[in-house]
Amino acid sequence: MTTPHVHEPVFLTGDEFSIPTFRLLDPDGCLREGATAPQLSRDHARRIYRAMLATRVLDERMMAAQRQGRLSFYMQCTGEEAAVIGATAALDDADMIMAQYREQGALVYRGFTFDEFMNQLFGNELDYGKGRQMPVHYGSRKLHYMTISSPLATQIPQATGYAYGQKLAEDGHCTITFFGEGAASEGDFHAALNMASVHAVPVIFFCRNNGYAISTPAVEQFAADGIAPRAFGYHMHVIRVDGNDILAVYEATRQARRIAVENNQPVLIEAMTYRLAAHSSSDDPSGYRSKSEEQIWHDQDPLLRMQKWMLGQQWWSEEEEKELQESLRREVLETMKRAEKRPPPPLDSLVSEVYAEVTPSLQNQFDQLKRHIRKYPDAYPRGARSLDPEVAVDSNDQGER
Ligand SMILES: Cc1ncc(C[n+]2csc(CCOP(=O)(O)OP(=O)(O)O)c2C)c(N)n1
Ligand SMILES: [Mg+2]
Repeated sequence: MTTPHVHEPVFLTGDEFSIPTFRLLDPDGCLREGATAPQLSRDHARRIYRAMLATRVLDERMMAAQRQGRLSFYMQCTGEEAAVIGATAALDDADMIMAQYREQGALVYRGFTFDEFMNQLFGNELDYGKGRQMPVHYGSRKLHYMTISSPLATQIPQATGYAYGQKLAEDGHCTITFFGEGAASEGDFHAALNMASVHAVPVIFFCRNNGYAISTPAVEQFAADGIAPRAFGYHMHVIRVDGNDILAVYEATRQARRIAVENNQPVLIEAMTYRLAAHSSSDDPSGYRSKSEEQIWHDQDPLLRMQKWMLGQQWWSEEEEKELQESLRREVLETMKRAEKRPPPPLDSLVSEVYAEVTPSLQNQFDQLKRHIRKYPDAYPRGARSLDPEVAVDSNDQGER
C-alpha cells in the first residue's frame, strides 16, 4: 500500500469511518427487509436450536445446583448462545475450538453429553481432567475442543499457533478462538493477531463483546469503537455482527471460515451481545448494573429470536418445544444425580500422568500425603482414604511440614 503525501498535518482517530453491524433477523424473529437467510437446512437449523435450548436448560439447572450447595462453582452462557453456537455451527466439526470459559454451547452442539458435562462439574472418577480443574473447565480431544484454562487470553496466541500447524499440515481445517472483550485487553490478544496476520494462518478470532468484564462495563475498558477496529492495525479481515442473531452469526462465520481456509487469512469477528446472567456463581450484577438495562437485552434474547424464526418457518412447533424442554430438564437431573454419586478420581491420579514417570520429589510428597491421610482420616473426603496398605504410618510424622 502506498501512503499519499500531504502538505498539512493530518491526525486521524478512526472516527473517519464507522463499522456496520451485520444483522439478518429482527428481535421478533422476522427476516429484515431486503435480507436473505443463509442456506441452512431444516435439519441443521433444528440441530442448532436444540443445542441452544439444551445449553439454556443446562445452565439454569446447574446454577440452581450451585445455589443448593451441590456444586462449588458455575458459569452461564445465557444470552450468548447464538454467538457461540451460531459460530460453531458454521464450522466443520473437526475444526479446532479454543474457548475462554463461557462457550459450553459449542460443546453441546458438537455432542458433548450431559454425562460428560456432569463428570467434569463434579470432578468425579470419569472426569477427563481427573478433578484437577475448577468446574466448567471442559475439554474434549474427540470433539476438537481444547481444555479451558483460567488465565485470560492464553488461548488466543495458542489458536494462532495451532492454526499455523493446520496450515503446514494442509489439512483443510481452521481454528476458532472465542474470547470476551475484556480478554482482548491482554497483550496476548495483540501478539496473536499480529502473528496470525504476518504468518497468514487460518484462524478466526471470535470476540464475544457482551458489555462487561465481570463488573467493568465496556465503556471503562476501551475508548475506541469496540474491538473490531483493532483488526486494521494488523491488516486483517473483520466483521461486526449482531451476536444475538443466529442467522447473521452463522453466515458471518461461514464466510470467515472460507477466507481462513481458502486464502489462509485470519479473520476477526466481533459479536455484539450481552451477558444476561451473572459473571459466575460468585458474582451479583445488581451491584453494578440496572434491571432496566438487563430488560432491554432480555427483549433481544437470542434463543427466543431463533425460536420465533423456526416457528415461522414451520420447522418447529409449540409441542416440540414443550417436549424438548421437559426431556432436557429430566436428563440434566438424572445425569447430575449419577455424577454426584460417583467417587472422585483415585488418589494416585494426583501424581500420575503429570510427567511420563512419577518423579522422586512428587513420589515423596505423595507418600507424605498418604501418611497424613492415615493419621487424620476424618479431615479428608471418603474417596481419599483408599490408601496403599503398604505405606506405614510413622508415629513421629507430624504430617504437615
Ligand atoms: C490474566 C487474568 N486476569 C484476570 C482474571 C480474572 N478474570 C476472570 S474473568 C474476567 C473478566 C473477563 O471478561 P471478558 O473477557 O469480557 O469475558 P466475559 O466474562 O465477559 O465472558 C477476569 C478479569 C483472569 N482469569 N486471568
Ligand atoms: Mg465480556
